[in-house]
Amino acid sequence: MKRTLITIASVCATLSLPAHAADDMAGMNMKPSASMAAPKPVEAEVRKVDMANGKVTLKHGPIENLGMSAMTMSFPVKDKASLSKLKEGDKVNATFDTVNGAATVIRIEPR
Ligand SMILES: [Cu+2]
Repeated sequence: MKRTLITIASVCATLSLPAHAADDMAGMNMKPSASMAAPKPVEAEVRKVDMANGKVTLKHGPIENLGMSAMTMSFPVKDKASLSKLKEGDKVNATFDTVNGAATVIRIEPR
């Protein structure tokens, strides 16, 4: 048990060092949150398009950079015009980031 904990602790320390260095480097930009990883496209399926409110409901896979597991939920979309190209049932690649404290779709395209 003790040995397992030590192993995990050392792995965490190894993994977190580069991440912390990256956070320090990013300290100068206006990013509102310290992401755990760089945003990257996540497979998702469109469940609902809400043009009026600039939101889309997605059934999405795990979002690593937000620490979010797979689920279906609604997101604000940064580029509201991109919603006009989407419809229910579309399979998409969506990229997410935290914008003004909210998980937001920053990029969405057909898959
Ligand atoms: Cu979610």
